[in-house]
Amino acid sequence: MKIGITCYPTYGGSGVVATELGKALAEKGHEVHFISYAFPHRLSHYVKNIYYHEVELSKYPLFEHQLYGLALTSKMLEVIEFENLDLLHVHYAIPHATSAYLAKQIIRTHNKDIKIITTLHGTDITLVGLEPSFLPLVKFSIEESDGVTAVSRFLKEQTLTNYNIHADIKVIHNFVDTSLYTINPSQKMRESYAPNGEKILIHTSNFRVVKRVTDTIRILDLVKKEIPAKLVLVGDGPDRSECERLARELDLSDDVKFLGKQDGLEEILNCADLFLMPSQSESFGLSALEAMACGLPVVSSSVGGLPELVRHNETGYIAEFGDISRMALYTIDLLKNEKKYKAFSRNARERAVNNFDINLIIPQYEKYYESVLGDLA
Ligand code: GMT
Repeated sequence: MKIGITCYPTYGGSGVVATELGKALAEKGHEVHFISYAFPHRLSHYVKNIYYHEVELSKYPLFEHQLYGLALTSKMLEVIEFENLDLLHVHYAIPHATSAYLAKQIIRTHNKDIKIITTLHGTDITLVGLEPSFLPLVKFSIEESDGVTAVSRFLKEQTLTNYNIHADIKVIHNFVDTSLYTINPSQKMRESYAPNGEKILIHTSNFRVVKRVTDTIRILDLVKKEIPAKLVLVGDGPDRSECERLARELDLSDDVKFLGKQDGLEEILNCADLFLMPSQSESFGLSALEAMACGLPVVSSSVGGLPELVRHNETGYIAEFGDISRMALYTIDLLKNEKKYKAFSRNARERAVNNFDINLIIPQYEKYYESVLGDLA
């Protein structure tokens, strides 16, 4: 199959899912063409069958605001036509699904057809897409897609309800390569963050306000009253300065390590004991899944698709978002009770392997592609 994939190429779960999907499809012999404004960061090395097409942005002085959606449509058109794509799979509805719709209409005038699949990831539906100026466009672009997938049952329900959409949405959960994200503790790295044997909490995200990263620092503050602990924060984004300020205010500067954006997450996760995800909005929680694959129990909020991933009292704990005291209590309970911790760690790994491994999820996408392409006849 010849598949075009459009995604946000930098840090963020939707780009990770799209890139790992493309890599896996290419390894299975499909020809994959990434179309985006930058090289997807998870495409770190050459992979056979993968091609990259960069969207060119015109610098014409009249265009005070860059016309990304239109430039993307033009590049999609070019790739569909000259690479003879069978389908275009766009990740994150805004503006990708709309650009794809437009490309499809134009290519029809060249007597060609292309199938469009849109994967909904999260805030394209729960936040940005709901803005009055975007809502009709998002609804239209979803309804006009030939296939629509959502990364959780929660997100599917939100889409159907909030947009009053009449579309068949297939749920395909996020996935992880559990042979790469595995249990492989690194004592040396661990000691660099926790030289006196402290427990290590970890959180990775793009530090947007919805992630409530400041809660992780407040949780550490409470946990430290009971057990020696450190917090490792990976990633960067709008809330990072506020987090650094809070760590100083709570006199935790020596206990919170801000690593910024990092590659090789599997190694960093392996130096920690427990993953925190206190989000206010989370359609699935890919970074929590990656942590679970490394055997880390997760203490999270109960929002969105998180209960589809985290099993309360089995692979971790869930609490109301904003309930920092309860999350701290759960964290202390797990870290103080070695037998329980080991069982939760094992359960977390098993849940990732048995339900969300890459080898289970990629065939679901392939099957879905075939069913959508079957409608061509
Ligand atoms: O919707 C977003 O906030 C962006 C997106 C991203 O690019 O990071 O994140 C979403 O997609 C991930 C991959 O499908 C999900 O695991 C995340 O839960 C989801 N984020 C939110 O819903 C906040």
